[in-house]
Amino acid sequence: MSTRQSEDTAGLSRRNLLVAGTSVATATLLARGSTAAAAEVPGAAQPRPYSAASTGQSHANQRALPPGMPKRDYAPVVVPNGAKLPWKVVDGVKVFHLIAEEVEHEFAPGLKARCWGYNGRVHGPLIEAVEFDRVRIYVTNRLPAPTTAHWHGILLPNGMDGVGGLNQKAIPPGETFKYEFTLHQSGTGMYHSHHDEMTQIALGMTGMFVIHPRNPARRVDRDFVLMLHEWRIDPGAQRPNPNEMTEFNVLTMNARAFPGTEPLVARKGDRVRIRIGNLSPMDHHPIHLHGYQFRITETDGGQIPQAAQWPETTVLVPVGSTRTIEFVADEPGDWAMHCHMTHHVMNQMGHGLPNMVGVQPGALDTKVRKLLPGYMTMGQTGMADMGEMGMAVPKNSIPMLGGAGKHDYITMGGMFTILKVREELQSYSDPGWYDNLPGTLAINATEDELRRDGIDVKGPSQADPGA
Ligand SMILES: [Cu+2]
Repeated sequence: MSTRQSEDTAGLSRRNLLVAGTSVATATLLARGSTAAAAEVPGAAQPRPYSAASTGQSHANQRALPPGMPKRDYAPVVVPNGAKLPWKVVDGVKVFHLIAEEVEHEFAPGLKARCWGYNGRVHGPLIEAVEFDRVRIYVTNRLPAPTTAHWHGILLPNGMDGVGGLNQKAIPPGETFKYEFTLHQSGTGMYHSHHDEMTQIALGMTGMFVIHPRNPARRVDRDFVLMLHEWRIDPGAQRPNPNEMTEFNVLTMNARAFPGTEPLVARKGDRVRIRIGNLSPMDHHPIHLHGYQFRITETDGGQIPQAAQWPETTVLVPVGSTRTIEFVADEPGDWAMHCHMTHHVMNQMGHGLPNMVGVQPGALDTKVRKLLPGYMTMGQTGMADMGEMGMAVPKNSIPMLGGAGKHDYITMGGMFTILKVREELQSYSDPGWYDNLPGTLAINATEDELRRDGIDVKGPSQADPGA
């Protein structure tokens, strides 16, 4: 097989015959799929395997395999700053229990708010399962409002899709609904409330849903999951404001803003996968990884055929989507990974300030100090000093910028984390800062070097015409 896509399709058809024992028509269809052009979009040229149209049933085929088990059938994913939803097996079915409830959540040291989430967490714990698992998910509503659970990107019978009013009655406060379906796909999906979406998603009612393939074509060494989100939390406020439409001031990965984000740790040579979901209310996030080129290998619509994967350094994760990237961690170091929208790597206090760049305060400070002792005009050279100076901020708020780094203050906050790749690791816990090898760190140029290379630091700056 030349591509993962065709391997997966072939795997499905084999299993379909073994497991589901469905009609000859299905087998023929799947056999056709396995020989069809690798770049064919699943579901476009033909019905999806196990769908009602492919099986001739009235809804997606619900037959399952015995539950897939961690280590034996899959390598569990890693959720920085996050958690997973526990499960147990009852009569061959994986049983989960989600509890929608109010949660006190810390976004970064210094900032907490009352959010809505699941099982004591924001976002909800990740659901991890295996292709052909049968899952039963109880959803208990401990919120003061009705809610539902929608399984984003998952192929299932219509009545399990969780859109309030359309697919089901919303779950009233105090009640528990049961969702049950068979997973006939692998990849990265999500879950979220689909009732009063503007309020409930803005308050945090989202989570990730990872389905491992039953027989993976390839394994990776590190498999990370990140969920992106954005919030409006006014300094000092107790709750995010769900009515905000444009001015988000807390930007998060797995509901944490830098410096609250845990690093992603890998050993040199590890094959690394990062699955990124975005259920922000309004914004797409271009996530940029330093030091690497990666391939975008899947969306929440499924695996991308190898021939169609293109190299990137930034992956745009639109609202309501997941994107998965893969690469080999071949270069040690502390590599930044962040949203490239500059206002998304700022923290709470950094937005909506007057533009003071280039202002010469002159005697202004002395005059104002007569009225406001300690007054100092700030921002004339930008924002970079403001986090580092430890500028006083209101109670329960985080300053505009990031945190201390190895060499200096890191002037980014928000949707920012660090990929830490090391030659030697005892474990995958945070190894601390990277020690740059001699001769591989940008430092002051010496007089000798400047003289040798004919660099006149006081001379006029130069630029040749572009033609
Ligand atoms: Cu962003």
